[in-house]
Amino acid sequence: MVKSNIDECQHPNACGPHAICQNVPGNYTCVCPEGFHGDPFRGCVDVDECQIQGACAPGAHCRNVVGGRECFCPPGFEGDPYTHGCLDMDECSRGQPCGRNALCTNLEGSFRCACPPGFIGDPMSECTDVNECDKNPCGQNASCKNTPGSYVCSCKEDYTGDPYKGCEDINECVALEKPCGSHAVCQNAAPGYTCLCPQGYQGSPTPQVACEQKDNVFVVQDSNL
Ligand SMILES: [Ca+2]
Ligand SMILES: [Ca+2]
Ligand SMILES: [Ca+2]
Repeated sequence: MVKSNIDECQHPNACGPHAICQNVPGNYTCVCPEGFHGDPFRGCVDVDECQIQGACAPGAHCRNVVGGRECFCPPGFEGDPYTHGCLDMDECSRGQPCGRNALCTNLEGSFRCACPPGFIGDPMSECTDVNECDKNPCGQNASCKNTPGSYVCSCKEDYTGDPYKGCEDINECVALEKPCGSHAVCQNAAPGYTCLCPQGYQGSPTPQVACEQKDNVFVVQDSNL
């Protein structure tokens, strides 16, 4: 009598769901494959590997799937989620994640964009310079010049002082040495100054250079006309 070896594994219900059927001489056996546990004859059940500590590398997230698990780095992190783990991604060091003129700050798991001081707008698209001069931020008698991120005040010509608080007229008659040359009288003005020749004197060639005594003969002739 020849006992033939029947392959019980040909029978579709020889093992439970997910189990592997192994034919052996005169018999067969069922085993649960890796990633499954339970009774292989009744059915293997997926192991939730995510419940096991260290299923994924540090910083990685775990997702249970039938027969295994998937590890992945959460948004803002990068690395190998299965071996070395996930580390913060420095978004600021690659490309330009922020808008024009914006400042990028790397954060753990993310990054931040901000407009620098003196700029306004949406840091994700574009920061534009504030024209501070529109609000007349300078002191009296000072002029304002807008600059990227700031502004500059300067005293108008012939004025002196702190242009951010206010500028005063320079009294050239005191500040300068002999601004009106010889014989002339200096008269301060705001701005500037004038030089006047005293009575009986005339500018030679202008009062700023010198005043000379008038020719008396010429004056007599003039009045005789
Ligand atoms: Ca699983
Ligand atoms: Ca980051
Ligand atoms: Ca500005």
